[in-house]
Formats: sequence, structure tokens, C-alpha cells
Amino acid sequence: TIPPEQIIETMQQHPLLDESTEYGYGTAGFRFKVEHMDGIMLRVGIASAILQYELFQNTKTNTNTNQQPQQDMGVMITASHNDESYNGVKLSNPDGSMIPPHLEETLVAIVNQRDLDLFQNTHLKGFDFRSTAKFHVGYDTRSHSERLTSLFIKGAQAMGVTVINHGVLTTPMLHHIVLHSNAKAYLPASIPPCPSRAGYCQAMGSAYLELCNVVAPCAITGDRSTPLLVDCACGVGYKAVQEVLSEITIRGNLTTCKPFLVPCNEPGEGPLNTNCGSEHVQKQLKPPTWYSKTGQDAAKSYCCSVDGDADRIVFFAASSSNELGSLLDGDKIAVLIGKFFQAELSKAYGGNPKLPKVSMGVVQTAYANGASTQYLEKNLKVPVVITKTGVKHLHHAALEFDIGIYFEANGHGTVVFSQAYHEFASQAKSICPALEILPRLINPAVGDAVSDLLLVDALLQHFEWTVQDWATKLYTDLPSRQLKVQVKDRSVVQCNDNETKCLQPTTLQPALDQLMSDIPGSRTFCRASGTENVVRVYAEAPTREQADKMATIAAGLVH
Ligand code: 16G
Ligand code: ZN
Repeated sequence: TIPPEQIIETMQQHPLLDESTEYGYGTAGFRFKVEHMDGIMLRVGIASAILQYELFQNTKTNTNTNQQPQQDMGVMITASHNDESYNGVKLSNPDGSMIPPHLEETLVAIVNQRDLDLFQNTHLKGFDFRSTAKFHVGYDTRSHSERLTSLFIKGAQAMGVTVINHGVLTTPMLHHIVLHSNAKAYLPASIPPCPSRAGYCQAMGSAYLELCNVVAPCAITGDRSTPLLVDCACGVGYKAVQEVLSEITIRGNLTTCKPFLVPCNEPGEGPLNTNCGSEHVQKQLKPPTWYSKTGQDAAKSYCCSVDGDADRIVFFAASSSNELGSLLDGDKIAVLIGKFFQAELSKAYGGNPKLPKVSMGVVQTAYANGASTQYLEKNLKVPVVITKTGVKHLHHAALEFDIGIYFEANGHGTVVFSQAYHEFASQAKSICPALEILPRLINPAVGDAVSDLLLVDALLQHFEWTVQDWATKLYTDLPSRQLKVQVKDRSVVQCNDNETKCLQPTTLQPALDQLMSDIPGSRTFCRASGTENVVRVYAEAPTREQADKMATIAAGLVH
């Protein structure tokens, strides 16, 4: 611990760039052009000790029972799918989820304190400098991430925080490491704790092999005709996929087989997230540009794209070297997982009707294609909840189910399991071993592209489906269009709780309702972005022309 005067001196050396604005903790952390991040990172480091202290104190007062031992937290330095000129920072709760609103508020207050009289800050009054706080840190491949990490560490160590620097990680690896370092509090005994990068790769590799063994043995016995090409967006995903693949190859005795996964587009091969990655594929509806260089037979293509920190994934098949045949987004992934769980559950109850009942639900946002929501509700008869955009909102809603599947259309999502589910799965194990294996392959902390691609691959092998089968055998997406509208102040548009209706300006929703009643089976909504100063417009309709026209009209209404 260093004396307060020295902390203040360090803060003076790294001031906040913009003196007049309040830096906000957006949908997914502080994220700005990199020149703003130095001052922010140092202050997040300083704040880290206080966050853990507050969380710990709150646990004590809220539960009023046994004092919980203090648990590790985490920090990830990344700007996800944004280009190299941005960086950012996200914090992780001890269970690997995003920090709650009251901690975001504390963090924003500390980071934005301009007068440097930090120790008069209410959050610091009574702060015990013999901090026992411990933070796990990881960062992405951006050229400035390592420097920003060292500023975080400087701030945190000044406050007596112990920092474990894991180096370059995917975002979901960091969250997994944090969760597993607090395993006793959050994981059932059936999941062995593995709080490290190597442990993560071993856990993923062995769970994938176990799952294939019971539901798709053909996946791991011999050469695949079509390997899965993974577009790593020139980011952290590349090394992660390589390591998990090598784990699977060695453990599964697959050294003589052709690899079933081919990581492509490694760091250095091009600018991060530029003309590649999940955001590009999902929003531009185009294959990443490197795809044309692979010389793949487009008719057989089996590909996926992850984003710059590998917490999102979409799958695609090309129709030619630079055209997309099908896009398999987060909605399609959620439905595939839901369909599999449902089949396994009915097998389990068929084998033993006395098994305890578990609930299953799917959480989506207003961006979910209407055809996916309808398929889930009508065909699979699974309840669907719609929440506000942003993983923390979906995650929270998913916890209401024993099996809570959540995905944003952009490919960010996962499955969370209740304690009751784990007990059920251990009883159902002899009939349905997959039910017990899945919580080890799925990263319950946060959306995880590497975990998702292994899961999807095992399920496609199980159903004996190609990507094209997956695209056509469930439901057909309604044509949709997204537009962004540049505005002076995005806050003029305000929505209801799940962003399906506009409340402000008051004239907007009636006009949107009129648009929708003119085209049966259509839907449109507008919301203020949580990451850019724009208003986003979404429209879907039975035909492409109608969807495009509707989006254009709706965008005109926002101006
Ligand atoms: C952030 C969110 C993502 C959301 C997106 C919406 C996390 C980890 N990421 O990237 O889930 O879809 O923001 O952006 O929560 P928007 O508010 O600009 O539309
Ligand atoms: Zn991301």
C-alpha cells in the first residue's frame, strides 16, 4: 500500500482526457477511443479495492448471516467488436457475471472524481487499506491493451489489491477463471474447479469429447468431410481455438485425423474486427473478406465468426466466395440448444417419470427474429422472455429458470443452470449422461464463442445436420433491416422496460403502430444505443422490400 499523496500524484500524471464530460459505464463497461482510456484505467484500478469492499459489506448486511469469505473479482481490458482505435474495460462479479448497478454507480463516481481529493469521497470513508481484495486480470490483443493493464495494476496495487495477471485471454476465459476461483460458493461438486487458462482449455476439451461420445460418436471417430472454419477476427479467439483443439486432439487420440476445427484470421493477419468477425457478418450479411482466399467449396461451407474478445459467435454458410448463403445468428443457436435440451429432458422423464421437474426458458431481446420467438413458443412450447438489450439484462432474466437459455441475435449468449438442475442432472445421468456433461461444456458466466462453437458442432453432428440443414429445418427468418439514425442527443428516445415500445417522444409509438398495422406480420421498434450516440431502428416484415421500406420510414420518424 502506498500513501494517499502518492496515489494522487500518480492520478495527476494520468489525468482524465476530457475535463467536462462524465465518463459513463455503458452497456458493457467503459469503452472509448484509446486516448481516453489511460486516466480511466488507473482510476478503475484504484476503485477496484473499493468495489470489492462494498460488495463484501453488502453481502454481510443483506444476508445478515454467516460472514462470507471475501471472493475474487475480475477485470477484462478489451473493446470487444470495436476497431483497434478503441479500448475498454469490463468488471466481473465473483460468480463471473457483470457487476450490479450499485457497483457501476460507485465505479463511475470514483472514476469521474475531478478534484483529486479522493479520500474525501464518501466511498472511501472508513475504507480499510489492509485490503484483502484479489482481482484476476486479462486483456485482448490490441496493441495498447498491455499498457492499459499495467495502469490498472498500478492503481489496484496502490490500494493494496492483489492482482493476478493472466495475460492475453478471451473475455469468457477471464469470467470462467473468476467463477472457478470462487468455485465453493457457486459451483456444484460435480464441476471440478479450474481457475486458469490451461484449466479452461482442459475443461472445454474434455467436456466436448464426453458429449460427443454420448450423443455424436461419429464426430470424433475419423476424418470429417467438412471441417469448421473459425474466423477469429484477428483477435484473441485464434490462440484459444488452437489450444482447445490441441487439447481435444491429444485427449481424444485424434492425432491421425484431419483437424475438425480450422482457426483462421489470426492476430496480425489484418486489422482487428475489420471486414471480418461476427459483427461484420451479422450486420453486413457478408462473409469475412479472408473467406475468398480459402478456396473453399462454398456449397460445403461450414464457418463461424467470433468477435475481438471471443464472447460472441455467429455461424454462416457462403453461397459464393463473397456472398453469404445463410446466417445462423444467436436466435438460431438458442433454438438449436433449446431443441436439444427438450429432447434430452423428454428422454429423461420417459425413462424415469419420478425425476424432479425442472423449468426451461429462453431469453431474447426485441432484436430476436419474430420467426424464432414463434418457433420457440409454438413448436417447442418453451416460454420466451424479452428483456432490454445488454447481456446483463438477459443473464439476470435467465436465472429465473432451472435451464435459462439466453442469446442476443448478435451471437452473444449462454445457458445458466440452477442448483435444482444440477441435482436433477445427477439423478438423470444414467438415462441421459449429456444432461450432466452440458454444464461443463457451457460457460455459465457469460457468452463464450469457443464454448458455443464446440456445443453447436456437437449438436449438429448429433442431428446429422449441415449448416444448411440447420438454416432450413427449424424456421425461416423474417426479412429484417437495422438502421442507425445520427441524432444530437440519443436520450430523446426513451423506451419501456424491454425496449419493445417507445415512450418518448410521445408521438413516435402511435406512428410506429400505424406502420405495423399497415403491414400484417410486421414489427418495428426504435431505441437509443447504449454504446454510440445514435438511435437504432429495427424492422421485420414478410418480404425484404417491406422490411427495408418500413425501416426507412421508421428512421424518418425518429429525425
Ligand atoms: C454491448 C453489449 C451487447 C449489446 C450491445 C448493444 C455486453 C457484454 N455487450 O456490446 O450485449 O448487444 O452492447 O449495443 O453486454 P447498442 O446499445 O449500441 O445497440
Ligand atoms: Zn465481445
